[in-house]
Amino acid sequence: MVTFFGQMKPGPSIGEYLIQRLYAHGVRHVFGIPGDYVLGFYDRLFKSKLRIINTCDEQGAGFAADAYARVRGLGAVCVTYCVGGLKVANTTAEAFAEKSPVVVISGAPGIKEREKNPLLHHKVREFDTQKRVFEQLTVASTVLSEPQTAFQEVDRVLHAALRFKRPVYIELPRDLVSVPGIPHHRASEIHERSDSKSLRAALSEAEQMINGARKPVILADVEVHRFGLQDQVLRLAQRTNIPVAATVLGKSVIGEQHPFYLGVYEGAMGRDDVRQYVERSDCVILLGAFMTDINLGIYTARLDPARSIYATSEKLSIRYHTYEDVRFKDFMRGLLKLRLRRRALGRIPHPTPVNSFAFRNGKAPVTVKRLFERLNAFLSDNTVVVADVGDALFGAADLFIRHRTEFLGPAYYASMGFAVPASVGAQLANPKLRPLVLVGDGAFQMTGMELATVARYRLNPVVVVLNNSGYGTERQMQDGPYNDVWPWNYSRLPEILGAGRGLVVETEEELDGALIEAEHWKESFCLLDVRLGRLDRSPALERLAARLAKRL
Ligand SMILES: Cc1ncc(C[n+]2csc(CCOP(=O)(O)OP(=O)(O)O)c2C)c(N)n1
Ligand SMILES: [Mg+2]
Repeated sequence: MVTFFGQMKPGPSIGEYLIQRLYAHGVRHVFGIPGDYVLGFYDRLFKSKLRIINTCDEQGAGFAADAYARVRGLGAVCVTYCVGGLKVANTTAEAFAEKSPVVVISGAPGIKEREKNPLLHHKVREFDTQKRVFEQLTVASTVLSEPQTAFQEVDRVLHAALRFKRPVYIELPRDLVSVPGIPHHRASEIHERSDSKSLRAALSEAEQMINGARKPVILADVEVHRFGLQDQVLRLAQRTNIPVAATVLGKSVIGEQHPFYLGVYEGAMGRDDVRQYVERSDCVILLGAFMTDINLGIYTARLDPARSIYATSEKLSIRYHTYEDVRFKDFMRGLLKLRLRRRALGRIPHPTPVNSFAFRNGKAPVTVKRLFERLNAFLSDNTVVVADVGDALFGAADLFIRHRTEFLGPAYYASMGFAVPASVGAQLANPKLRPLVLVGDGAFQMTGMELATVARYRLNPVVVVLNNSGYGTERQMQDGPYNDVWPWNYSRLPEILGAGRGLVVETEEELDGALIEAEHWKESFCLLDVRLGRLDRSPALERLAARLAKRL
């Protein structure tokens, strides 16, 4: 770039370029913990328009970035070499498995210093050991070791994250952060198109099949959310009067109060009326669906490919025909242009909303079932439910979510410890949302210390600890002392953290009072230590446990 006075103004450095591109893609916060290999980049981040969010542990940063990506479309976590990087291996695995586009940025030893000193600190085995681990956990990865190609590499890798909605890995050797890349580089916008013949053929078969069907049904899953296709799905339903069910992972892609909404389909684990409706349909339109075991109720789901249209970002098949090179978005758009007949909206099952909670006996101990009934009434239009693994997640499947994208839970990879840090990411991604965190005592003990991060950045989730004295889900399958946890005094954490409010809940009356208080007190987090019976469980877990036990 030549300035007015004819001097060459250097283009951005590699570190600056990465920051610019993250910003251009809507990222405003970067989660992580620094270390000497990434300090230079942290300084650049600090001076940039992006805000650094320091978590207590890298795993917390990884979960927060994942939730941020789920709510906002792209998230970023920035850590130091190996000691930090390998701690986000698990969260990156979860983001990969559940399709969340997280950019993992790791500092690394400088390329020059590697030559002089082969035994630099934090090194595991070879200098590329961490990179090789992340190759397995991401959809694209790069080491920005060449100024000539660094900008293109950033473009390529970020494009892959957005195209596949999966995590990517960028390693930044510390001696390259300030090095300029090639001047005059323009970020390349890559537009992939569908093969038009293949798309046309697929749409024509879809049209025939849908119009010929007696009782079609749409099953909407997580990719509808990741690709921002909620409105299209809704329009398709409205135009044709075809009802919609969601999976657990895709829960809340459609507002659950919608007249076309059937409920969550989870094979034999879910509500029976939804299961029957979907399984008896002669045309199941699976949109953005993951055929996972938990999503579909531990393999109990009976979906016949001969009666299915299966469209995702990776695959499109109709009955037994597979169509290559058709992008999910194009297929969805195409569906809306078809001449699909509008049918009479027959009688369809609906989830039963629980609006009012009146306790029969205020002194009765809280049960999981009653807890969720009461929580249902607590949900408002700006609640985002963030559920951790365990009965928190199973019970939450029956919650009645008012709008879309307001349910986050690791329903497939199922790593414990997601919810508290994820609430940090979710609320920063959209400050209008107030997270309702549902977390088991076991999962809370893994990452609950991220409440310190909540306090530090002045966030205000309502955290419900389902305290059943241990790993309840495991107990249902096989019990032993290995399922116990040390009983913490959860409600007193605010004393340690100097922020928040803690309440112990044993009875229905106390639950009611605590939630009313939480609704009004918004200065910081509210933690409810809800004491439950060791073997108490939600109706959904009851169904699931019975099935899992048979398979052991
Ligand atoms: C990181 C991780 N470790 C172990 C497991 C296996 N696991 C699944 S559920 C569960 C128990 C969860 O306990 P808690 O968080 O208290 O919830 P609860 O089942 O009691 O509702 C365990 C250990 C897991 N899913 N993730
Ligand atoms: Mg528990």
